[in-house]
Amino acid sequence: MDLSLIEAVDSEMAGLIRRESARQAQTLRLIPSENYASAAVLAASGSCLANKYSEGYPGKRYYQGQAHIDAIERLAINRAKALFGAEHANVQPYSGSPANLAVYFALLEPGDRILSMSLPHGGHLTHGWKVTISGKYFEAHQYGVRETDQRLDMDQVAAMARELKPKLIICGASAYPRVIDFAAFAAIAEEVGAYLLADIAHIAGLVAGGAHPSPVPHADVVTTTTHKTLRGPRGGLILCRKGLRKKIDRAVFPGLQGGPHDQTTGALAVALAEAQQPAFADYARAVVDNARVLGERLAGHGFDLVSGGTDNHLLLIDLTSKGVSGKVAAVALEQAGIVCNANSVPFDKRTPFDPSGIRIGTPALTTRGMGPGEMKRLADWMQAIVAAPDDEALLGRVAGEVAELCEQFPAPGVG
Ligand code: DSN
Repeated sequence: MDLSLIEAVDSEMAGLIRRESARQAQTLRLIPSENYASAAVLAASGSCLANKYSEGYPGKRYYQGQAHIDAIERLAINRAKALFGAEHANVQPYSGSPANLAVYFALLEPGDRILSMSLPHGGHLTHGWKVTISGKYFEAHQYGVRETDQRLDMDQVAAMARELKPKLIICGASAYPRVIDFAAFAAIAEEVGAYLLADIAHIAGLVAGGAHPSPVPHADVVTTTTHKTLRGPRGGLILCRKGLRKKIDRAVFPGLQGGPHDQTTGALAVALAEAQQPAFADYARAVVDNARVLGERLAGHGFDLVSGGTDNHLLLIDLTSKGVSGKVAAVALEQAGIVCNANSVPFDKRTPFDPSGIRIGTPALTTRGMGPGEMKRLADWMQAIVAAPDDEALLGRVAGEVAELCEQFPAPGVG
């Protein structure tokens, strides 16, 4: 990354970016919602497109000077529709949270009922959790996972839907390691006359690469962020049926947002072109394979995997049997160059600030080209660290080995 232009005007900021770039290059990124966008995506994100205002949609703008911006937004829309097989795409949401809010604004009235997955069971804040606008402005009811196998219980979803008659059912998660049965959700939504929203922020890249079934044929609306497994810029995307196009577009602009971030739209178009390449399907499959291998090795070390394993890019690990809290483990792992996040596990008895688990994922390591051999090494390091999180010598030794491994697998866009 060339920081000389920033260095010339703000050496303090250049130094901070340089250190963050080195941190991203020299550590193992296991946060499952993070990835490395390509240098091409980062270049478009930082381009002159950031200088333009373009409220409205292609062909219907409020300001002049849109010839190229219109072409850019149309390209992004058409690539998103083609990649996901969707009838309509809105590429303007600033990120996942505003994308979801736009869907609520399009389809609901204040006070309407939502049925969604509970946050402590793996759902997302913006799906009606009580501290968010989605929980305050709507009547949110939440389904969870079964205590016995920690998997979604579609009988519970159906029973709650029949009793509550929600206007909107949301499926999708941020800490659920199993395949989501979108067809089953759609059947329930149809039976009770609800809209179905599938939030695929975590798995969008897997869906695009064919490594997870697609919700597009089943859901009325699909939302996603664009920077997780999809490996694009920091942004949001809404896909919907043709019949909802006007409602969704009006909800995004002028309903919720001002001018779209054209630099993000441009970078998204680049990322979608990358995702259309056969190599991206290989990447999506490798993400899932790596997560499975990592999980199997961790299970061999006695780690308790929520739901017993994974079908996707992430693993949720309950550390209760290891006698270490999620926060203690996450801090020790970071000292050893392994960066993940502490996470609640279903039916957690600890607090969200210091929960019982950690959440790890393979999207970023797979982007670096790491494979099963590296996953096994990683599991072995994790085992040693969780067994002795206070052993400073061990943490230092592993940090050195991690740095050596990272050098062998350069990460795009950083270093
Ligand atoms: N913060 C994201 C995640 O880590 O899952 C979700 O918004």
